[in-house]
Amino acid sequence: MENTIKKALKGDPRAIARLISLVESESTFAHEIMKAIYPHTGKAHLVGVTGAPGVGKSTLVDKIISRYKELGKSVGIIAVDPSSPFSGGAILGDRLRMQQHALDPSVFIRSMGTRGSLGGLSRAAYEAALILDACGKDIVIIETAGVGQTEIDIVRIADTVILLLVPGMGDDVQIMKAGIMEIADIFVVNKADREGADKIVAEVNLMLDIAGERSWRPPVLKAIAESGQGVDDIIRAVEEHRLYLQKSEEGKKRRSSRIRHEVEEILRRDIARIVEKEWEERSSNDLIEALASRRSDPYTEAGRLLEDILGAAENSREVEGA
Ligand SMILES: Nc1nc2c(ncn2[C@@H]2O[C@H](COP(=O)(O)OP(=O)(O)OP(=O)(O)O)[C@@H](O)[C@H]2O)c(=O)[nH]1
Ligand SMILES: [Mg+2]
Repeated sequence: MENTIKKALKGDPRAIARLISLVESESTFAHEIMKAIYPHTGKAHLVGVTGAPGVGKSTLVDKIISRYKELGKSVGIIAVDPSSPFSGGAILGDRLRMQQHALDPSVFIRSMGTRGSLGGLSRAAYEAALILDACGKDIVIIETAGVGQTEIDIVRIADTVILLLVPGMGDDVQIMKAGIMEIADIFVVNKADREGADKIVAEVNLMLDIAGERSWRPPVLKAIAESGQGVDDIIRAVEEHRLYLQKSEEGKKRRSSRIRHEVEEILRRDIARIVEKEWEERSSNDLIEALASRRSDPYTEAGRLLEDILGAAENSREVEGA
């Protein structure tokens, strides 16, 4: 394992892929890997790209990769597809589309389908992003489709969030409701070759006016991902936002809230595992029968379980202290 970590930190794509797989599958090595990785993180800029299915995220990301390559930056991409029950269609398409970059060692592309819980998915994506960061990627892009809670969770782990909209979607209000508008740092109205792009730009700007003064006013850009038009402006906006985060109070706040969140998430996951294991061992047919016939109740049983877990923790601490 040590060897794989060493290789990955030097940028070896195979070693990086292996680490991500191990962490994603919650292998017993996961903690060891993340502990070794963590001190090397904090250098990459994490960019979340989100928006409804089909708005052109992958097409845009593909163009962004090309541009970053020209600029001499190494890029890692994590494509998350929480909506699809199979890690099928769209992601395969993305793979093909981005294949022109696949042989380039400075670009690392990774797809993640639905495995485990939704919370687990954003966790896995974040850990993959940390690995890519530690292994020397300058930019890590996380692409995720949809406008639900999972996407919001996933983009929360990003430094800069790009939200794609397209003309004629007709459900602008829906998106605003979903709460994703508030977390966008850059708006991109893609498919600007279609009618109605200016109208959406105006609508979003109006919405931002209403939202009032903020220290970062998200720019609203137009793009035609297919031809690459507007990509330079997007990259410039990402860089401006990066500098803004470096200097501003807001940037500091984001960093500390993320760190707080990280420890909490790890705790939650570890505690959930202990609870699952204990409950598995304890939930005998007799006990379930007792609950079903109302001889006991779930609150009492949960309370006992918790007491036992805490008692066991207390004991092991005393043993350690002795
Ligand atoms: N007209 C037009 N079509 C575009 C543009 N950008 C992307 N498309 C097309 O829109 C379709 C969807 O593009 P994708 O890049 O796969 O969109 P996506 O947001 O990644 O889709 P999911 O990953 O499935 O959510 C493709 O057929 C693209 O060729 C654009 O600027 N103009
Ligand atoms: Mg896509």
